[in-house]
Amino acid sequence: TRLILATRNAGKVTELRAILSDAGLPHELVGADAYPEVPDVKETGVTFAENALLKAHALAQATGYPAIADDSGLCVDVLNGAPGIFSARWAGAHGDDRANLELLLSQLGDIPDEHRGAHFFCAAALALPDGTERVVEGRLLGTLRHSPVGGGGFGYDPILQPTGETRTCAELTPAEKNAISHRGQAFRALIPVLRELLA
Ligand code: ITT
Ligand code: NA
Repeated sequence: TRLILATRNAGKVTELRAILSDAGLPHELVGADAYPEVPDVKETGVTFAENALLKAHALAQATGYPAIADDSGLCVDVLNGAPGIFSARWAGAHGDDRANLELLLSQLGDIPDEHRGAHFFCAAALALPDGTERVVEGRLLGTLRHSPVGGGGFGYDPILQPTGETRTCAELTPAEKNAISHRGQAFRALIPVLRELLA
């Protein structure tokens, strides 16, 4: 049977397939792009968890299969948690990773390193067609570089240096990022829930 990955973000799909492959689930993982007729849900929630649940329920209802969703973003201490749930459209157009990153860097200016604390946050939601829902969360603490470094990952990865690392997330291998990331933590926490509820 199918398990729907309720996201159209290619970077997330790649990471989720890697994180979930270790779970040994018998399900076929199918991205939301397999259902182009299902409209994108309006992310009207005020928290990551609310938005993740909205996305998961929309795909579970539309497809009749269990669906998991990710809502995630970068929360900057000196910006009181912004861009937060607005991370994907910080510069205006949804999903313009380069513009979002450049705008954020310009907003931080030359604020010194000790005031450049930030974290990635991820809410991972499961929804079943019968309305059952679960949500779990993960975060990755770090500091923001003054300019982007590295070609891996997606989004704000080239500017987030995890605490205890000398490299940015975009310089980590995919396995290294997944081992410590907000998304890795959240979806690994969801695996026992999937085992229980999809049985
Ligand atoms: P879906 O809603 O279809 O899943 P989306 O890209 O719109 O895709 P979000 O609303 O959750 O997803 O926004 C996530 C944004 O947060 C994403 O565009 C990145 O800018 C940022 N982000 C999330 N996880 C990240 C990560 O691991 N590394 C870098 N940036 C990340
Ligand atoms: Na969002």
